[in-house]
Amino acid sequence: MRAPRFPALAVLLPLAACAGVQSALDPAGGEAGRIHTLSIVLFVLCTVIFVAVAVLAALALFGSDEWRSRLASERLVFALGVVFPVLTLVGLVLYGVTIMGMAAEPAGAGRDALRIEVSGERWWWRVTYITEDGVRIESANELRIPAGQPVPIELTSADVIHSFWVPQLAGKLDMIPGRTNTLTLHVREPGISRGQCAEYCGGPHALMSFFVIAMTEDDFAAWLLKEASEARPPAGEAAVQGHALFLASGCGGCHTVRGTGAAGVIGPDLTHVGSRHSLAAASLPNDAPSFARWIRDGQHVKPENLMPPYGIFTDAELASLSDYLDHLD
Ligand code: HEC
Ligand SMILES: [Cu+2]
Repeated sequence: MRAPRFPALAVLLPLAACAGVQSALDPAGGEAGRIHTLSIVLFVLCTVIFVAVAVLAALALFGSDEWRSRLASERLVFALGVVFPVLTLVGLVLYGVTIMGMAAEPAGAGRDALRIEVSGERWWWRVTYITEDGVRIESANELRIPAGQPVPIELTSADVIHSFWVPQLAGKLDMIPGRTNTLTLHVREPGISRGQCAEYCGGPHALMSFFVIAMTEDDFAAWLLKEASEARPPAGEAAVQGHALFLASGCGGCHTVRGTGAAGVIGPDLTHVGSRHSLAAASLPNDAPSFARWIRDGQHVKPENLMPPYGIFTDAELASLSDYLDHLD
């Protein structure tokens, strides 16, 4: 391989990955901001100490006799070898504990109004919004929250241990069957972040991602109202056909589309699937061709996922099914 002509460029290039929807180096608020500050402090301090140690080591090896005897003094060895590390490490621990302990803001009024549960499933995310009146509104593979306020998320798992990680928003938290862990997300501004399962859970674990969409409070309220509604009835010939195919092909055994006979609970709720940001836990974009691809080639897109592949449909049938699903917004 030829040596890169612009070594600086080669070094800088990876830094381009520091920004973006799934970067802990580009925090969008709350806990991730504190983790970021702590990392920078640790990194700068360690760099300073590393350089100092390297300089002292060079002096001890190559310095004048005067420097070498100075460095060999017992007092200096005690000061730099015992006192200094103890003080810095204790200081850093106290700082780290304090900054990470600056808990999410105290529970405010209205915090109990809406509860949000996220359950890890192999290999997708079941997201349930529970209103004040106990009405459960189910969605999947996408978490919508109001920006500008702390939002507690109750995490659990339906099968194995998963881990909920949105690097831009907070640290990782395990999702454990039979247990609920609560993570508070506090996004400053409306925007999109990407999350990823961070605990190997078998098969297509790496394709178990999701998006967190922070919205203004009004937008969120309007969205939730719509999310609570039943699916829009199929409009147009293709969608009507797609709807009939959906019901006749057993899709409803695993999927719910509220307002139709489909009431399965094994797979993601599809009532408003067309309005989501992605398909199959951020494995595919959300558009009609992707629906067709998922139904026919899901096992290629996401090997070993728990939805059986459907090779039975003709292209025309696939197109009408996709049209139907795409319009479930
Ligand atoms: C045996 C249960 C089962 C059946 C039957 C089934 N699915 Fe699925 N489906 C799943 C599971 C499980 C997933 C989640 C896969 C993943 O992402 O790992 C899924 C995912 C999907 C998704 C993506 C949902 C999302 O949130 O992004 C769509 C769309 C879908 N299925 C459509 C269909 C259609 C159409 C049919 C009928 C032709 C069907 N499914 C039949 C279990 C099933
Ligand atoms: Cu996983």
